[in-house]
Amino acid sequence: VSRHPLRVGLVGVGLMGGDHAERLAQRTAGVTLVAVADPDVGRATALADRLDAVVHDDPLSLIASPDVDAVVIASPGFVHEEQVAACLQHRKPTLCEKPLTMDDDSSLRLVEAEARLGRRLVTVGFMRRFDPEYVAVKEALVSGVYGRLLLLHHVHRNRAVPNAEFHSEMIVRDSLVHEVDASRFLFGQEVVEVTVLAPAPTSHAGPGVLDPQVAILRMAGGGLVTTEVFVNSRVGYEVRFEAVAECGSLTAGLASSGVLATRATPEGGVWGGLVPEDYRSRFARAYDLEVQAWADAARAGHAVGPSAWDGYAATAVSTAGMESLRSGGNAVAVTLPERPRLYPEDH
Ligand code: ISE
Repeated sequence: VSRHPLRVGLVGVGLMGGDHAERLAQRTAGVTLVAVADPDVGRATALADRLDAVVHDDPLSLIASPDVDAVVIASPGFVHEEQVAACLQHRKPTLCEKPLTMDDDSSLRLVEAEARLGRRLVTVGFMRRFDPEYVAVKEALVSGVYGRLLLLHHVHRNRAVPNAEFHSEMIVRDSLVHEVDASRFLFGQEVVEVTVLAPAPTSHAGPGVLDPQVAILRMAGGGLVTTEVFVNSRVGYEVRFEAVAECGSLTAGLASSGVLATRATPEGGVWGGLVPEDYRSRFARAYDLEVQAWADAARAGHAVGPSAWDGYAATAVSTAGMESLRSGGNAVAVTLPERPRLYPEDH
């Protein structure tokens, strides 16, 4: 491990990038946040001044800078391909927020570029793989005590959507993609078929937006996954799942705030936990563990966590899922090319 702190540059200082900035500057050991870049230069400058970093107008100049050892990418998905490709070109370890890119062709180009280098540099920010409950379920399944995994049932709810431009396919590409990755992780298998169904939408969805949606994934070993994604639930951030195996089931994500509150209402006393506002609080610990593990690995010269292949496989399933949604609910097969040797089958 290098004796020097890892000098990290951050691309994108929106909601997620702003959260990562605090994490990198204050809660990650062995790291110095040295540079930020964002099209909103005012926002980037305010953050950089406060955290003692420099601002780059151009994300590619941040990535190329000799003062930056490693890069966190929290920009919108449509610029990821160019930015991750630049990180590969400059041989810089990268933690790229999900989705890896917007479609499977561009994700596969990144896989091929990294495979050509023969060295893993990219980690995709599927933070649930670092969430202690997801990890505990994975370990329990691997232990064999529960027998073979048969089914997963996921629930994924957001209180409301971020803006008026929100459209139905974003539910598949930006939200369901987490369950795609979590299912690949928990089963240790690829997804071979996806179906996305839309019931009559909630009146809280925008005009024409199909919300909620129900996705069915068929896994390579024959297992099935159901997922409800509902992004205008009006309640808060609810992410939970039940894994059903041959000799028992495991449930994660119940009352994840851990706080049990009682409250007086005109109808009488109510009790229960508090629902987290969004992913930043619900998965704060997972993000901390993810960024720390990524930084430790980068300093030691290797890579951990979801790989470019995992990012590609998830994007391929999302692309097929969007096709299924457009078709009105046809099952769409997912066929992946041969997995390069750089990515062993141990996810
Ligand atoms: C957002 O981009 C995320 O990654 C959140 O975890 C997810 O719940 C949300 O639906 C996405 O838009």
